[in-house]
Amino acid sequence: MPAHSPVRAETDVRPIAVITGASSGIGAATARRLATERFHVVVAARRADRLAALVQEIRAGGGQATAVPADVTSADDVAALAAAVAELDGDVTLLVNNAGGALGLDPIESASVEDWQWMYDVNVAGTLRVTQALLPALDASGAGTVVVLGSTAGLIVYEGGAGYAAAKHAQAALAETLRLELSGRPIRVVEIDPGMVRTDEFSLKRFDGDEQRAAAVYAGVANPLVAEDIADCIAWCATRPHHVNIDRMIVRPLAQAAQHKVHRVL
Ligand code: 8X3
Repeated sequence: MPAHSPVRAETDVRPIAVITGASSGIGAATARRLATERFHVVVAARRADRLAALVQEIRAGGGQATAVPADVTSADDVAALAAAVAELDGDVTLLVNNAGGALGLDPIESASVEDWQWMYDVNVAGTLRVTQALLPALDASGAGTVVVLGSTAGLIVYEGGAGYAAAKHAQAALAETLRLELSGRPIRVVEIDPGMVRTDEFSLKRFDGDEQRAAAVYAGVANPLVAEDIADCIAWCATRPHHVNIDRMIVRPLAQAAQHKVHRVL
């Protein structure tokens, strides 16, 4: 080998970051970003085909990535996720609880109980299941971080949003309580609360595939946040020196001064 050839380490053991809901939107953008920050990213979501494509893309760019198809509402899937992570080389230093979502924008008077139950299960119990499953590994790393992807709906309510806001308020309660309970142990708890983020799926899912209603959410808004903006916030929080705990980060686009104060040019 010529003297000037780059020498690749025999083993390149990187810290492991587990990202849920990683098949699209904020989760996928976060995986891409964290891979550039030298994390081995474990991407978890239900859609195996999308995860496989993401892993291929990250590896092609020189990153380390592993796909583990998993539904955070399934205890068995979450146990299998933790077992798959335990097989990998490297310390598990970061968990990004990103899986979540909203269903419907109906007033309480006519809201679907099933929609509320789904939102609680995926946003709150999903975060609980995955966090419980990975806490031992995060603890053992000696420098763990749990990120909880909340929402500005976890700080305030709005008409039609009670089911989603209730779930996001509950996630905030989980994050805050976890930080108290982990006091003295080497695990940070970071809550990130985005406002208006335009992703391919969030509003489409909320409105059951109704493209017009989904597009109306962002109508006339100059620059809603995009998934990469939130990935940037997550990466920044996760790469601070470990004694620096960003408790809560509230992030809105410039055009959204407050939940109900959105500047639109129509
Ligand atoms: C998304 C923010 O305003 O749709 O988490 O509730 S909002």
